[in-house]
Amino acid sequence: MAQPIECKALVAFGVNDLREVEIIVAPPKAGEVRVKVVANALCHTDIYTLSGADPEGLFPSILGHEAGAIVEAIGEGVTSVAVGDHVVPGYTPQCKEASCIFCASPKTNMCPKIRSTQGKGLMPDNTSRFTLKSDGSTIFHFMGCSTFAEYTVLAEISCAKINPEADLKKACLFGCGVSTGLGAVWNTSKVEKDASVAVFGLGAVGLAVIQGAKEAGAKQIFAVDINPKKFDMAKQLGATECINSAELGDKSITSVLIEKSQTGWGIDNTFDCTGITAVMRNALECSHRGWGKCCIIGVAASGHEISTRPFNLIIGRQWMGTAFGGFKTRDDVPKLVERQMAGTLNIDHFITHNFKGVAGTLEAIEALHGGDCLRAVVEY
Ligand code: NAD
Ligand code: AHE
Ligand code: ZN
Repeated sequence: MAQPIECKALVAFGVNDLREVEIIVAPPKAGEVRVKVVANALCHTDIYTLSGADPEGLFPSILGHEAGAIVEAIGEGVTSVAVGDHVVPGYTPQCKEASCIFCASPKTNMCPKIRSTQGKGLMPDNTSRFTLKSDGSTIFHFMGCSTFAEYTVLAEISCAKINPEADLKKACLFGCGVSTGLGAVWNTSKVEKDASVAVFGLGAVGLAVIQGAKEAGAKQIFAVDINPKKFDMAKQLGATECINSAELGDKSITSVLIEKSQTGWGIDNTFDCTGITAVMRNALECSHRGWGKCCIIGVAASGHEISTRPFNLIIGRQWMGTAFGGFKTRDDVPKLVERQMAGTLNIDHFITHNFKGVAGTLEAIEALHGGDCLRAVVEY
């Protein structure tokens, strides 16, 4: 019978108030798994929630959702993973129940099985597994993952079991940003050979879009950012042209992209990877007349809404969005890891910084704010 574990965690006590403290992690209940977190990468969404901009953000909580971990204990009824298995936690679960129309459909990964409790920062039975060692008070979970802790508890249906030979310091990247960018291209937008593509925002997500678009055979790939430090990597991954949208003078980014497009009528597939609603509008409005698809990946702050003239949709453009690139966590993450191991999907270039220990995540945050960090991987 598993016992409570005392360990270190980085707790978000309030807006931008992140501190390393001792916590107690309760044993997993039925249908749950307790894991030892081995490697953690920092995603922009963790910073977004820490900043107070997330309408679902709760404090105190343990953030983090891009990790590689090893199963330490399993709760009653857990059959798909065993102690010692290597897993990537997923914020989009996959219950695989016969009655789940979402899991049964190849069209989506949006399994809703535990979404309501996940959004309340709780495990599926409406309680938390985390308490603060100093006073026994409750700490909330985050995105069903909470990986900024040496140990965390996950729902079994959120665990992607991966090849135990995989390097968890790399596999963690498949927990969010890299998978999301690739999947947005391959699953959500289904970019075709010879297509034109425009990517707004060249963090790890946008660069993964470029990598995915190159693999899909896109002919024109425009990489747009306001930080020119991102352009070298964008070119290495397949961008055919980089544009600094802050330096266009009187011209708008939409008119520039439409002019440069191979048909003169816009870009076949556009992607917002910034979370800025004005950029999302631009991404839609430069997409191709008749068939352009604009995929929203970026997460916008509470209260921010998108708008455009309906005419911009009437003329055949589609506005769409993706969560985790449409990948089904338990089926697809292990396959991405296999591709990485086989050398057909290189992700090494995303790891720009490495840190150690739970407090290393504080250094990772500083690095992300520095503007030249894609993913900082912290080893626990
Ligand atoms: P990041 O902060 O590393 O990258 C964002 C990039 O956007 C930066 O390079 C920045 O310079 C650039 N940018 C800022 N303002 C811009 C502008 N006006 N025009 C063009 N570029 C601009 O973030 P990331 O980790 O790559 O994540 C990108 C977004 O995707 C975030 O909003 C994140 O929350 C979201 N996200 C969504 C999903 C999903 O499933 N939908 C998954 C992962 C991340
Ligand atoms: N709580 C936020 C939701 C933010 C959001 O859309 N999250 C993305 C993942 S970002 C990963 O870095 C997502 O997949 N959403 C689907 C879901 O079920 O949460 C808000 O704005 O309310
Ligand atoms: Zn993320």
